[in-house]
Amino acid sequence: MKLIGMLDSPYVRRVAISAKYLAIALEHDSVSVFRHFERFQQINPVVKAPTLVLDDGEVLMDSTLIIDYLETLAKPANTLMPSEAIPRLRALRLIGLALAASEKSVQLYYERNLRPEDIQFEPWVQRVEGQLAAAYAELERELEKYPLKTDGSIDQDGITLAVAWSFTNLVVPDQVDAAQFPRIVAFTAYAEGLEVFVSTPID
Ligand SMILES: N[C@@H](CCC(=O)N[C@@H](CS)C(=O)NCC(=O)O)C(=O)O
Repeated sequence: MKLIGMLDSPYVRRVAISAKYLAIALEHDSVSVFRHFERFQQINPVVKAPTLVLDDGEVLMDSTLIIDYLETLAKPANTLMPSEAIPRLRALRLIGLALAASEKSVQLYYERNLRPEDIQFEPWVQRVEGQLAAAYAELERELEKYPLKTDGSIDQDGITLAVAWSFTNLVVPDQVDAAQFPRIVAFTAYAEGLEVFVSTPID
């Protein structure tokens, strides 16, 4: 199977990292949704990263749905999600917040880099900035209540959180003050030090 998309996308990176933990081999093709739009279009006419091309040519998109499929292939030997209701709920809540943080970072990045400055819409920017700050504030509170394990292992909630924080710091670093999020900073430093993260760097 082939994973299409750049690792500077938090969505592509969470799929690439998850696949490694799930022991599913993916060929990776770093196609950009912007710089290689036409090439991407030939693979997936909707041009969404990540795209997964299956061996029979079937095309899947959306990181969560791709990971769902990879989980299905990997079970029962491997999984990154707890199966019991309460820990699963905790994981789903963290993943939802981290995906929202990624999405809001992407929106701010697109607003700043794709939309001409004279037609940028300040009320929209402020709304998105507030949503991004709220997502990280909620995540910090969650980590205070329920610390993630740092014993050398990691699950989907930790992967998605660390990838989101690294991405936000890459594309809109002015939006996050590390001092306000000590638990997220410490957890991301732990995750980014894991071999699978190191071998799946932002490109
Ligand atoms: N919910 C999607 C979001 C994917 C997404 O928005 N990817 C961006 C790259 S970071 C993209 O495809 N941008 C091109 C576009 O939306 O036109 C997921 O989890 O995969």
